[in-house]
Amino acid sequence: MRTTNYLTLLAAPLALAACSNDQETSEPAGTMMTDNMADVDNMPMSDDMPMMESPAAGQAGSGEGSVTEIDEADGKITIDHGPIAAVGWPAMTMAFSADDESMRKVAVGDRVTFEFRTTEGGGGELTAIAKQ
Ligand SMILES: [Cu+2]
Repeated sequence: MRTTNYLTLLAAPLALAACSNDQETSEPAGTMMTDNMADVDNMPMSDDMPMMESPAAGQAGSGEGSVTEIDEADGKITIDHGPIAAVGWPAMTMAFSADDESMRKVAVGDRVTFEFRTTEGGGGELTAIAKQ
């Protein structure tokens, strides 16, 4: 039992690291994000996020959706958003980094439009948000 777990922990990151290097041009970004990003709340972000195929950090995009959660302590606004073609994202619910001003502008349940920059690991940082 102990040996099996140890090997699994070692092998998984190596396999993921190997396949993430040679697929950058073969598929539209986003096809591999769907499963991992669909349920942000249950996902161990520090383990899974860096392994995902994702657009390069710093890409700009905009979208619309509904605010499902605001975490003022962590500086995050979770948005159930539609597909965002500019960065190859399917529709999903995900937490965006947000500043204090952004968090004051919207409330849970609001329909919003927003702009963001992608961050490393497939996340996003809001640069603008407004209630629709
Ligand atoms: Cu998303």
